Amino acid sequence: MVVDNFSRRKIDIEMETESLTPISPLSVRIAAWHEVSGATIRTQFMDLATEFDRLRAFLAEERPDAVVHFAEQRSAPYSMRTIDTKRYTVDNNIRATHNLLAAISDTDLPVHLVHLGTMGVYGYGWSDDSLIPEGYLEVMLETPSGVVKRDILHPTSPGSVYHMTKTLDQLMFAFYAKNDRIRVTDLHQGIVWGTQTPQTAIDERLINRFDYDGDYGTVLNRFLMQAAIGHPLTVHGTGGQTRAFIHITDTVRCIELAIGNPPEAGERPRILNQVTETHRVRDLAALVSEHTGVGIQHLDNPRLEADENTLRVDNHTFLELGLNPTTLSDGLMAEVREVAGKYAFRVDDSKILARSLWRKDMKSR
Ligand code: USQ
Repeated sequence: MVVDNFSRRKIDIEMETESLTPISPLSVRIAAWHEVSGATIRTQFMDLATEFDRLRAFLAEERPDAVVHFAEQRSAPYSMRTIDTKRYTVDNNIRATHNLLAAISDTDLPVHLVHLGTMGVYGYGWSDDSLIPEGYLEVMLETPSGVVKRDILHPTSPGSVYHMTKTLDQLMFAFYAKNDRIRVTDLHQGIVWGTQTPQTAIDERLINRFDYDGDYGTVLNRFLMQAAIGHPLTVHGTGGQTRAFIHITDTVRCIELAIGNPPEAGERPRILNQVTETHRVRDLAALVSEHTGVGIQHLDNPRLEADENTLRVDNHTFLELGLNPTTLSDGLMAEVREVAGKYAFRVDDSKILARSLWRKDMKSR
């Protein structure tokens, strides 16, 4: 069952952008999946942030074992674009998450909530080699009776309004897991790259989005598209930003693994780092440039972020559960040829540069 309010499609209309890959209407995608798999996916048009009564009635009727919550505005640059997009991101994301938790609680159903969170909740200011744990940090506290150990949520340091909403989500999950015994898995995902999974590759009508514009396109996919059309690779600042990455096929596999391994009722939220490798932006640009001959352009960074950072991430849970990562070396060039190259004719050059400025003083530049 898919529940959707088509927010992402509406934002394309607002921004006058389109995915590099052609995205069929939902009914066409569902029909295509039925044709190739024999399975029927039902759909429900609903806005989680504003239709609480319908959401509660829907859960009571469907009695799902698990809900995978993707119903949040997911772009950091879009969330920083204007005062309206900041407010939309907070209103939509926070209300959608809370409505879902409240509806699960109110229906008393043993639903396992699997939420798409982000690595960005931890922040990217670090310049040491400490390992980012899976959500919880072990700290030692001095007390009158000696030193005690405590696990706390890792301190947050969001770099955008979007990332801030995901840090607030964490507190709602902690509360509802404790107070209402809701089972929650929060997936702290890195930057997704790639387009196809084995399922979407079966039929062109099933292809995933490939956003390349300055707001919704993520860095590696943008570089791949830029290489395909011969546009210099748009590195922000020094390119010393280190980020975590995961291929889209692994993302889907992780969600499957998370659903199959729920926490117990009464347990704290299970937080899993959904990442497979880390890379520096300038190293990615160099790699793509080396394979394609396209040049690199260092632009003034439109974002407020550390020029250089290190990142070491603990991702042992998914590896232990059986994730077999797709690495950049496995899939990178195939992706350039098969997707970015094939649909390069659909690129609108005017949408390539990032225009969302993080700081107020940048806006007068
Ligand atoms: N960057 C460039 N050039 C570009 C685009 C981006 O140098 O043309 C740089 C950015 O300045 C930033 C880094 O690449 O330092 C990553 O930017 P991004 O747009 O690929 O990723 P981000 O804005 O962090 O957000 C994306 C998704 C978000 C997800 C997040 C995971 O849009 O939904 O939560 O990745 S993470 O970054 O690990 O928090």
